[in-house]
Amino acid sequence: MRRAVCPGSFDPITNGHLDIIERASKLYDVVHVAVMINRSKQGMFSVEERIALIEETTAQYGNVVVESHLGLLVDFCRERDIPAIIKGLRAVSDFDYELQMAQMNHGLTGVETLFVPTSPTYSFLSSTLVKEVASYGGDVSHLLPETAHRRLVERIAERRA
Ligand code: COD
Repeated sequence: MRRAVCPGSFDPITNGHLDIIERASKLYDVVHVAVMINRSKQGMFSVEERIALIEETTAQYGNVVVESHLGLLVDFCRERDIPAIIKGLRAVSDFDYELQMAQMNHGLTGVETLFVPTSPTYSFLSSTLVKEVASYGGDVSHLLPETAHRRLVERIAERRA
């Protein structure tokens, strides 16, 4: 079984994430989506909510497993015998930090990181920007899976109430 992991915060999943997961699912037998828990960062969605949104959106691919992990990504990979991390690259600005993480992870356990160039349609897209634009009433419906967009609009309204 050829396995790979797509790690991230996914707060919430965007069409940019989905594009990378879909492309990875065509290259590997099993793709693990790892929702990495960052205790110092308060997300808009709980880890359970993020997982549910990703599961719903990726069910169509048939070979995607969604899990959370607290700790190092290399340990997530080691525990599941995953030799490859798949990352999307949006722009040169992503590259510096992604390269550092890739080299650190490789140095720790030998796990490889493979970079997939983002689709031009999503090169500007991040969860952070989507949340900011939506919080000021901007239309981001074309940038997120339908359920994720609905939940985002609901969450912003709940926070205002
Ligand atoms: N187009 C293409 N790819 C995209 C897009 C887009 N528009 N948006 C996001 N992506 C891809 C990128 O590959 C990105 O890395 C990934 O999706 C996840 O994005 P986010 O924003 O959800 O998540 P990040 O960037 O906050 O995730 C960082 C990690 C959680 C992966 C990282 O901090 C980590 O591995 N943490 C675990 C602790 C650890 O091991 N630390 C040591 C690292 S050396």
